[in-house]
Parts: sequence; structure tokens; C-alpha cells
Amino acid sequence: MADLQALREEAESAIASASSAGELEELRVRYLGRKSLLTQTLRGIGELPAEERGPVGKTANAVRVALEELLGRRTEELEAGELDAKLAQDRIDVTLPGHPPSPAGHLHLVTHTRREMEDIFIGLGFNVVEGPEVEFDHYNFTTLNIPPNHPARALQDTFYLSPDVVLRTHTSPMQTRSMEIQPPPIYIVVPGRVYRRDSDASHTPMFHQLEGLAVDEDITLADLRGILLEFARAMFGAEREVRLRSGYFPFTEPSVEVDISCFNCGGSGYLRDGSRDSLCKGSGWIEILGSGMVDPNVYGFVSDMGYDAERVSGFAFGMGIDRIAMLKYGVPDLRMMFENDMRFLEQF
Ligand code: 2NL
Repeated sequence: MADLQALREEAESAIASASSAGELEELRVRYLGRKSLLTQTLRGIGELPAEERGPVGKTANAVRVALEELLGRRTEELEAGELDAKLAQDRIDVTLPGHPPSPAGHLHLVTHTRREMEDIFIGLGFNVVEGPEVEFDHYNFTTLNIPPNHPARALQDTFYLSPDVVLRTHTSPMQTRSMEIQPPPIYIVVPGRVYRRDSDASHTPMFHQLEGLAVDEDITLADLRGILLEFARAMFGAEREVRLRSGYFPFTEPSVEVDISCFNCGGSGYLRDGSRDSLCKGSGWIEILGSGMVDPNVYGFVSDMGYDAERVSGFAFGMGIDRIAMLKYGVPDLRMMFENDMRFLEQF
């Protein structure tokens, strides 16, 4: 009994002064483990004289319960303390750069330019619509006032997938598709990939277009001019002017080619050193897009939705996103956009 009491005191002071969870575990094994004096005593109770079994068993059990409880409490205390210390020590500064800083990628120049253009037209009240790249010739040609044997179908050097399915040659099909499901007024821009069988420094078989369409009551060529002037200034600088020249497209009447005043020479055609500006070839103007007033025949294909040339009018325009990016960022060859050479991509 005296041994047990001494054991209890020894263990209690050892537990109280233990300084780590690991140390406590060692103490648990030493005082409560299978080979500990306490366990041996409890096991050997049967060998004691009968009158001692009760008191010794009771005391030994009381010591075991007391030590277990003390160990549990002390373990919790120490673990909490260790966690606090670890949290304080391991505090990380999330504002530090990665180690080594991870190389951050960025958008492709064409994607960046497309978003820039979309943002400008969203600001002018247009919605952005996208559609299929594989298209019926009905939408790619017919609804755009290009009849079955019109030379434009061949002139456009179309990729045919079957006699009546093509890779779209422009994003206009999505504009007629939109009119089919939405009555006027409609204000949309349609960006996307388009395909033509063509390949040189300024033509690739796949390129990107952004077309615009506005149909409402009393839309005039002046509205078209105003929208394109805003676009030119947002994209190429607040000093830009636009110039409309007569043109021809099967789906617009009248049709106009649109130039912006050159942002390289300021419109004079000459650089500060007196030399001729090669960007605008000395003209002071750069062609950026084609456009016009939607031909009444186009409305004929979507009249079910209330497009009636007697009641509404509208303008449409189309431009190459890649071409705008080439101009704005000084890219000399369109093919560079799609070679994915890191030395090119990383410059933008
Ligand atoms: C160009 C010229 C243009 C259109 C696209 C259009 C669409 C509908 C109706 C009428 Cl639904 N027109 N689109 C109109 C004029 C020109 O694109 O040179 N693009 C690169």
C-alpha cells in the first residue's frame, strides 16, 4: 500500500513536470503500461492473502484511475500548447511571391483583342452572341441574299463538308439565326472563328471575325457612322476620324467600306522625319471594315419574327479581329498569330 502511494506521488509529479506529449506517452507506458508496477500489482492480486486483496485492489485501481485522468488532462494541455506554438511559428505570409514564382500565363493576343472589341460594343448597348462554326449553306449564303448560283459562293473559297454544309465563311449566319428567334429591336455583335480557303501573309484558312447588327425603327447610315466612330476612337485613340467609301456586299444596300484616320502618322500620311508613312502607305487612312444598311431581301428570310423593311431598318458590319490586332499591335504577318511560337506570344 505504501509502495502504491509512493508510486502515485512519483507519477503525479513526473506527469506535472512533463513538457511534451511525447514525454507523457513515455510516462503512460512506464506507470500504466503492461510491465508497470501498477499493472503487475493488479495482476498479482490473486496471490495476496485474502484479507489484503480488497484494500490493495481498491487502492491500485484508484491510483490507476487518478493517473489516467491526470495523463489525459496533461496531454490535452500540452497538445493545445504545442498547437498554439506551431500555429504561431508556421504563420505564412500569403502576400509573398511563390518560391519560385510560378510563371503566369496570359490570354492570346486574338482573345485579348476580341474581348477588347466586345467590351466596346457592350458599352454601346450591344449583346454578344456566338454560334456554330459548321453551318448550313442556307444560313451562310441563302439568308444573306446570296442565291444558289451566285458567284460569291465560289468566290469566297468555301470549305464544303457536304453539298449543303460548310465551315462558315463569316459570322453573319448567327445574325440571321438571331433574327429568326428574336423580334426587333436587335443589337448584337457576333465574334468567332471563320474559314476560307486562302493562305498568305494577310490570309489564313481560319481567322476571326466580329460582325455587328442593329435593327430598330429609323436606324440610318448616320447611326452606323456614329457607332463605328465610337469604336474607332475606343480602339485606336480619341483623335481618330472615320471615312465612309462606297462599296458592295450582297447583303447590304447601300454598302460602305470604312477607313479610320491613321494612328501612326495622325492622318497626314507623313512621319515626323518627313518620310512617307508605310502603315497607311502615305494615304493617312487605314481600311478596317466593311458594312452597310441591311438589304431588305435579308429581312424577307426572317419576316416571321416581324422584320419588315417597311417598318424597320438596320445596319450591319463585319471586321477581322486578327486584322484589328495586327494593326493595333504592329504584327507584320497574320500567320504569326497561329504558329504559337512562345517568342511571339510572350510579347503581348
Ligand atoms: C467584311 C464585311 C460585312 C455584313 C458583314 C451582314 C449581316 C447580316 C445582314 C447584312 Cl445578318 N450584313 N454583315 C455586312 C456588311 C459587311 O462584312 O469585310 N468583313 C470582313
